[in-house]
Amino acid sequence: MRRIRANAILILTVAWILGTFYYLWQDSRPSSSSSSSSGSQLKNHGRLEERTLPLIVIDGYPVMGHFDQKAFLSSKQLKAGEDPYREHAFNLQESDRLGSERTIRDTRHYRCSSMTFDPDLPPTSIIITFHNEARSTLLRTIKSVLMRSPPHLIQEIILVDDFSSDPEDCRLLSQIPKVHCLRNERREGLIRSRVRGASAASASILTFLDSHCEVNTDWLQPMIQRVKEDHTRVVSPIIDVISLDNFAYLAASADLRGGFDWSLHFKWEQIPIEQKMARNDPTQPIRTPVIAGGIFVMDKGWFNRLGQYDTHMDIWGGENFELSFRVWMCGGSLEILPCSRVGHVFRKRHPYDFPEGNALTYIKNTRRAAEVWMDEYKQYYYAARPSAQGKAFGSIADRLALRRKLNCNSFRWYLENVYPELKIPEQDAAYSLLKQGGLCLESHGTDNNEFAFSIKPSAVLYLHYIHIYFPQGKCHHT
Ligand code: LR7
Ligand code: MN
Repeated sequence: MRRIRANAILILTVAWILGTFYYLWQDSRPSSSSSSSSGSQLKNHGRLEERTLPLIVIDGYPVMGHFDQKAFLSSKQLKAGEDPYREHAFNLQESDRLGSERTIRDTRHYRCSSMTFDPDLPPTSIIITFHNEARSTLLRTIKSVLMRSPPHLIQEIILVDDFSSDPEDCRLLSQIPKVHCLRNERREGLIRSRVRGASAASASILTFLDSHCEVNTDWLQPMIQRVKEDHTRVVSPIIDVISLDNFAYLAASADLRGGFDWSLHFKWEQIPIEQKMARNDPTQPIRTPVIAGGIFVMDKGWFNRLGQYDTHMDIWGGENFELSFRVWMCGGSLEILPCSRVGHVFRKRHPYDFPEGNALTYIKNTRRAAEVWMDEYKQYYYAARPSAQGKAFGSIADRLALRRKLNCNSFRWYLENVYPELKIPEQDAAYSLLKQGGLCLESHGTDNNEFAFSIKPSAVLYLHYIHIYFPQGKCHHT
């Protein structure tokens, strides 16, 4: 009797151990269940060995074609003793160590997985512009798109190489099926580069991505669905955080939207409490006054009709305000879709140079946005950023004509209907003192100083995650 009991316990223990192993093995398989992936056999503690491809087959489609990813990555590795942060402002060693793909956690709310989409969603052209991006982050961006999107929804991936030092980065990647490479003959900045990519796109829907992203499970369908239903919607995912130090993939809060202050400094902010209370379905879109700018889906016809981008903006910055004001004021809307998640490496500084200087470029771009779209409210922009006055910003005649042609609403309408939380500052000196005394990552009153710009707006979310807490409301001007 005792023997039988001992045997039963032994059998149960073995079964339990085997069950646990099976569960762990299942859990670490690539998340895309539709991929009959030969790559999944190569898994080793969350990493995939690099092999000469074809590595992955999705629905019979060889993702990598003749592209030799091992050679692509290994020919440009960090040299011994080199600072891994120097060239890209993130830890290149960690990124290279991850290789070309990895499994990431599905960070969506569990109710997202039961959402359904139209069977006839239209395909999209993905546009990725880059200037001297690291090979491993760029390749992971592309492969994550190919692995985690239904293949029929990806018409093509258009890389716009913004005059990077090594033209081979882009050229070699165009050996991957569906990937095309356009190279600028001189540095244009991300705004003109995106317009070039969008003009070359053959699909009716455009999807913009930064060059150091990893898209997550079923990221694309919710966005295409919303744009298909109403072509005037411009939609963004929740942007998860990829740590610039160890490349851990961290879920971002689902309660944030895009906001800004009068100096046209982007920030993530809590959804207003009334809206939060009214949300009983966590899969519902979140209306947002502005988008972060890098990751969004937009109908191509609508993008063109609304005037693409202001191509007199240079290098980086400000175009997200210009696009956001334009979309809202000229008959469209902006949303963040919580069931779409894309990871992005948030950095604390720009790893590349600005030919006209960082501060002057940001001022030129935001001044153009303020002058064209903010009407009499631009005075608050100048009050918050006094050094912008008198700085060159070129002619805005074309953009003013566009605004007239589109018969757009006023900035006052935008404030009343889209962003009532942005309070009008009181007209006294206390306003500027209050702001400068606040613990904000902003550059009020000091923006003629390059140093004030060395912390990028997008770093705020990153800092949020490393638990440096910026008290809510400190930067508000009520
Ligand atoms: O001269 C350049 N040419 C380029 O092609 C400079 C940059 N780029 C590329 C660059 O390689 C990258 O792919 O443009 C992209 C954005 O540049 P980043 O990644 O250095 O800057 P960022 O992450 O701070 O960019 C955010 O703000 C920008 C303002 O102009 C753009 O709107 C970016 O698209 C935007 N990124 C995101 O919204 C991702 C989420 C981060 C936040 C907030
Ligand atoms: Mn970026």
